[in-house]
Amino acid sequence: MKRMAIKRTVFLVLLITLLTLTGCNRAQQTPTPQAALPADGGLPQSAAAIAAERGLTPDDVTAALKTYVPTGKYDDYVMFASGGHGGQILVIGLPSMRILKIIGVFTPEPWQGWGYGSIESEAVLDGGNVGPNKIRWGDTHHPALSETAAEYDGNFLFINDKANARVAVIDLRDFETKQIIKNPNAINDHGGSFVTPNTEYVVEGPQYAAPIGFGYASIDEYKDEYRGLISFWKFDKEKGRIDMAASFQIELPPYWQDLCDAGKLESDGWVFCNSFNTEMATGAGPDGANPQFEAGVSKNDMDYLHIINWKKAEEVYKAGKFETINGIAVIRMQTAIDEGLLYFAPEPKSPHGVDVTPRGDYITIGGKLDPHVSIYSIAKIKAAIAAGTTEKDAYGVPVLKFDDVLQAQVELGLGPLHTVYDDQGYAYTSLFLDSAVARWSLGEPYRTDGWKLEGKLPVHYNIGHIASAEGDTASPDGKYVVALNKWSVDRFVNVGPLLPQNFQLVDISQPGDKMQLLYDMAVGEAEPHYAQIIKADKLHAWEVYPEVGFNTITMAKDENAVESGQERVVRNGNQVEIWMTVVRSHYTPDRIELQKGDHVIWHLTNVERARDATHGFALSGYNINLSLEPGEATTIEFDANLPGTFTWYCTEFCSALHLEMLGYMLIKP
Ligand code: CUK
Ligand code: CUA
Repeated sequence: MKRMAIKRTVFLVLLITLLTLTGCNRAQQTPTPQAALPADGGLPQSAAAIAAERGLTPDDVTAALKTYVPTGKYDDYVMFASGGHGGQILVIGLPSMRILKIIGVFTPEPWQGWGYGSIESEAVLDGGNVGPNKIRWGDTHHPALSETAAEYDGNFLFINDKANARVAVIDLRDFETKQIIKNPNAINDHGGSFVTPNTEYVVEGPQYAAPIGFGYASIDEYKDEYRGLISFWKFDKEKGRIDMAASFQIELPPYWQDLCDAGKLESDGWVFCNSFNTEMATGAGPDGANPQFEAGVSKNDMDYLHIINWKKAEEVYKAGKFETINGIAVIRMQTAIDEGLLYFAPEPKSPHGVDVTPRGDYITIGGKLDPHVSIYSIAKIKAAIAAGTTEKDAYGVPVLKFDDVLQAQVELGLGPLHTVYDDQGYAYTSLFLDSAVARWSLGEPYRTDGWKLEGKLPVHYNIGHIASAEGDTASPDGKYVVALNKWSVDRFVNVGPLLPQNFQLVDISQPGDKMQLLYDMAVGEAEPHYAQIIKADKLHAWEVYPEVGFNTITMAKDENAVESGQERVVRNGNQVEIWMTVVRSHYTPDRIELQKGDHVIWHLTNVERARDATHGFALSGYNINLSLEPGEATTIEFDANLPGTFTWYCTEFCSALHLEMLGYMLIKP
């Protein structure tokens, strides 16, 4: 009797294992496919009844239809949004506005096992440490997709950390962070990340001036000791890494450089950065003798648009005309002036956004305290540089005349910040104070009726950045813009005093003043800044890692990858090394016996090949949590400093016997 029962249990376990391994548990009854509706309408009567019952307007209904993506169908676009001071990147499908993934970047992220013990992720995060301080968060601002010939190529993604002057590299084969670099000469940044048109460089512009290398200098010596600094991080596409040894920086005056954008096509070879605090204000100070920063940095009517010739700077760097500071080549400001790398043009008033048009012919500047956007012409800039200028700033940087380089100004409303473009020759500027998106037309060669406001769409509320489909490329798609609003106020159910942000999807496919608000997406995760939107079919992510035992940092087979049957535990003095396999629904071995004080090196390999067969590894008491995706190998290392009875278990519901997927770690006192 007892034997029969055991036999039956064994049979059942085998059956369940077989079913889960072959994916049979997913086979469901397929519903009879329904025919799509005819183009001339013919909506089912029930649809009208539902709309009436829910009090939906005709606009609501079209908005719902435009954003609905049925099960089994995919979104057309993928938006990579900064996760703000959450230190992450949000991956969002458009038009559904569904969150597809949250990528751990500067901040540990337990779902992906990012920064919870795997030596690979810890090493990447440690790359961003500042001196003796472990930094485990970041303030992400501007994601930048890698480009080939000024088009997104879908290979890599970069993002900066404003709080600590760092840049991260994400590989879009597996949507994981591969590298974090700490800028050794700056302590905060802002005008990054942006890429040059072939991802030759990842650009990281500065923000609040500090001495180069952020050593101490009295703020009384601000004008002499404090500096701005723009970095050109060389990107090695083969290795998928920033090569700091082939990178350079350019010293700038201690104005607070803000956003930057790289030129393309007609302006290829140039980078443009806004600045504020050309007043060089240093705050009220302890005795309150001077204006506070807010007022002190907003006195001037004009600040300086920085116009930087990076191709020439690259030549100057290759010619060795730099100083090495903290291991990085720095082109000194005087060299930059002498070699013609740096020019200024006046820009009104408290500028913020700087955005190059698709053909690279114009640069749009938004001034927070000016109701206009100012549009500069690269042809005029080049002509003005060629003609020469006698005007100079306090540091000797040549200043081009405003009227010589300005193409047009368009009055839009209050608080223009950032501008994006579409395929119809329209530009879209976020109006922070108006809480609106302004659509305006570009002039020749985009439109014959250009340089005028077309219409405004209210958004909710206090819009910061705006993103458009394929917006930073030479050929934007039009179709959608997304308003990244800072305040949501009354748009969602109250969840307490800390409110979500509001991403609003807007249909821009109709001309003139017709823009339709389609969708409100609450973002309950810090304050995103910029986002980029790529056509989904440009992404070619892996479904599973290409081979079993894959190391996600070296992107090759790990030397400690474990094959089934090769599992083992080797003790050498007080060092214990474990080679473990992970598969539905067990760990081999499933019991580890240690002594207090042992040093443990534990290699784990998920030997699965089935899509989505991810296993977790949650080890109690030791702050360790892993995500082992199909094929992935990883290693953890720790000291068994706390004796006792511990368990590890799988955190992904991977099979019918998922709860049985566990092991014991026994540590003798
Ligand atoms: S900044 Cu946030 S709204 Cu960092 Cu690009 Cu303008
Ligand atoms: Cu593996 Cu649950």
